[in-house]
Amino acid sequence: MNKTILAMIAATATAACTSTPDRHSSKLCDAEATAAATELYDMMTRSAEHGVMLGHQDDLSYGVGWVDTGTRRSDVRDVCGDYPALFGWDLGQIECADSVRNLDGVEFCRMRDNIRFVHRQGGINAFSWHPRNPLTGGDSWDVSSDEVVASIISGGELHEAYMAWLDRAADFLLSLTDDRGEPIPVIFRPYHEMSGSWFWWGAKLCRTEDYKTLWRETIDHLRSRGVHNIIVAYSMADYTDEEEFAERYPGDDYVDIVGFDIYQYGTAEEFLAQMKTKSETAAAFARSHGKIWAVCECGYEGIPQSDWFTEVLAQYICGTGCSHALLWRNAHDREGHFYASYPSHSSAEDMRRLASRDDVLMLGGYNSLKTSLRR
Ligand code: BMA
Repeated sequence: MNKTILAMIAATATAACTSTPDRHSSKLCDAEATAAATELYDMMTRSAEHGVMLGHQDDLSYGVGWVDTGTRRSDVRDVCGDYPALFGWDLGQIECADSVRNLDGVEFCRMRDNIRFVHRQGGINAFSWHPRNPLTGGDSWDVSSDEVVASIISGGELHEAYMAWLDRAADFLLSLTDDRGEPIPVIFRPYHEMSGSWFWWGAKLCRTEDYKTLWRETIDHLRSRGVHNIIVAYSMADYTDEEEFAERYPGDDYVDIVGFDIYQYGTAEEFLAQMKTKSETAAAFARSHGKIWAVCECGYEGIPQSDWFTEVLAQYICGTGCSHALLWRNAHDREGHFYASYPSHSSAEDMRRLASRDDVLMLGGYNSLKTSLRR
C-alpha cells in the first residue's frame, strides 16, 4: 500500500463512504460466530471504506496453461506482482459421498491446503457452491424439474438425504483449521444468482417462500453442526430495484454480505448501465440492513477489451464502498474461459494499472491496511 492510502486512512472522517453501514451496526448474523469470523467481518466493513479488495476464483488451483503443482502460482500475481486479497473456491461435489475433487477438478485436499496458505498470508477465502441436483441426479444447471427445492426442505421426501449433503459441506468447512486448530473464517455464498432461472434453485424453479426456507434451513443446519466460521453472502443475478433485490432475501439473521454477480456479454455501455443499477441498489440495501455489499462474481470472458479493467470495471467497484469484486476463474481446460489477465494477454498492463490504484486492495495492500487500522 502506498502513502496515499495511508493518508486516506488518516483522513477517514473526510473520506466517509456513503454506502458502507454504520460500523457499529455491522455484526455477524450468527450470534455464536467465532471471534475470528467476527474480527474478519469487522475488518471487511472497515476496509470497504478505504478500497475494494480484488478477488479471483480458483486463483491458486490453475490458470491459463497451468495447473497447481504446489508452487502457489497465480495468474494474478504473475501479472500484478501481488496476489488478490480475496480467493474464491467452489464446494460443488463436496455433497457427494467420498468426493475427492470439485466440479472443476480441484482436489479438496489441495483446496484446503491453499485455503490455509491464504489465511496464513492474511487473505480472505470465499466459497460459492454449485451442488448437484438432489432430485434428478443432474448438475446445478439441471432445471428439468421445478420440484427440487420443495423436495429437500422440511416435509419434502428428500429432506433427510439433503441434510446429509449439508453434513458433508459442514465437515469440510470445519476441517479448514488454522495453525492453532481453530476454524478459519470464510465467506459462504450458497444458492447464488437466485433471480435467474439457470440453476435448480432459480426464480422460476421454486416458490419464493421455499427458496427462503431452503436458505434458512441450510444455515440453521450448518450452525447445528457447529459451523460458526462462516460469513454468509447473498448474491443476486439480475434485478432492477430494491423490491426485486429483496424478494428472495432470507432475512437479516441469515445474511452478512449482499451483492450480485455480473458479467459483460454485450457492450460496455450496457454493462455499465447494469452495474450502476445493481451496485446502487445493493449499496442502498446494505446500508439500510447494516450489511456490507460486494460484487460477488464478475468479469468479461476472454477480456476482449484491453483496457476493460480500468475503463469499465473500475467505474462501479472503486470509490463506491464495495467490499470486494471477485473475477471469475481462469480455466485451464476450457479455451478462452478466463476473467483475470495473464502475462502474455493484451489486458495485462491494464490489470496491473487497476491493481496499483490507491483504492484497490491486493493482498499486500489489504494487509497494510489491517495493520494501520489495528493501531
Ligand atoms: C461456471 C463456469 C463453469 C464452471 C462453473 C463452476 O461459471 O466457469 O465452467 O464449472 O462456473 O465453477
